[in-house]
Amino acid sequence: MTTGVWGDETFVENLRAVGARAYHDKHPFHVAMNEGRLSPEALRGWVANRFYYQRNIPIKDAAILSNCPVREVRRVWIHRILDHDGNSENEGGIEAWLRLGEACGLSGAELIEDRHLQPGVRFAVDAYVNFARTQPWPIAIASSLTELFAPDLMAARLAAFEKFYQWIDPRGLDYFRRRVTQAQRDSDNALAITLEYCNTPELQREAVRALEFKCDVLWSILDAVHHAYAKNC
Ligand code: AHQ
Repeated sequence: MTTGVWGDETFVENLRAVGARAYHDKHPFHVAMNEGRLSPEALRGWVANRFYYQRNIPIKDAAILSNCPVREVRRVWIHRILDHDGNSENEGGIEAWLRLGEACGLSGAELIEDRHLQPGVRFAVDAYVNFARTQPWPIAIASSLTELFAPDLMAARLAAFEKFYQWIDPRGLDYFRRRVTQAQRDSDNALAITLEYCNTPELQREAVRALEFKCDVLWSILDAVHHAYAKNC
């Protein structure tokens, strides 16, 4: 046992402490959303801007794959690209998000052409893709561990949409229904890889910093959306 390496339990505790402090479930925009206080304009603004995040997730994950020489890790990670881009059997998350847009009254063209994209959202998402391209692949994988905290948020969001936003066609909510289980599977996989490959004191501390960075990415996205569409919420 070399000095300074955290055991798995301590490592996971340190990762989870980041989410407890900084995950975007606590952002005022999400609090307003889950309390039913968002206007249709604010929800449409959020859906349109989050599309830019969703369409960049497979690009981010492909960047990680291109940096990763370990076949066993690539075999696990490649599913994330198909989850979003889809294939002949499965529409994928990007298609499902376009259906969410339609259900809110946004055309596919508005989302695909980034007509509502806020500068701060573009900046935060591009920073995340660049992080995945330039960081060591285990650190880029660790940054996805915000998904440790996503299943509870997805469930709360689904309940809020069904209760407060009935003007949205419920078929548009398929994306969130799928994410509850996909985020659980994703974070289980990402955590196992992080525990195995972030195996020095420096890599463990970089993994915690990567999660802090990713929490800032998600928080900044909501800051930009909040400022543009829901200043008084
Ligand atoms: O819909 C989300 C998604 O596909 C992903 C991929 C993952 C990653 O690789 O960083 N993170 C993520 C997240 C999604 N939804 C967010 C939300 O609040 O709807 C949460 C976000 C995450 O927790 O990282």
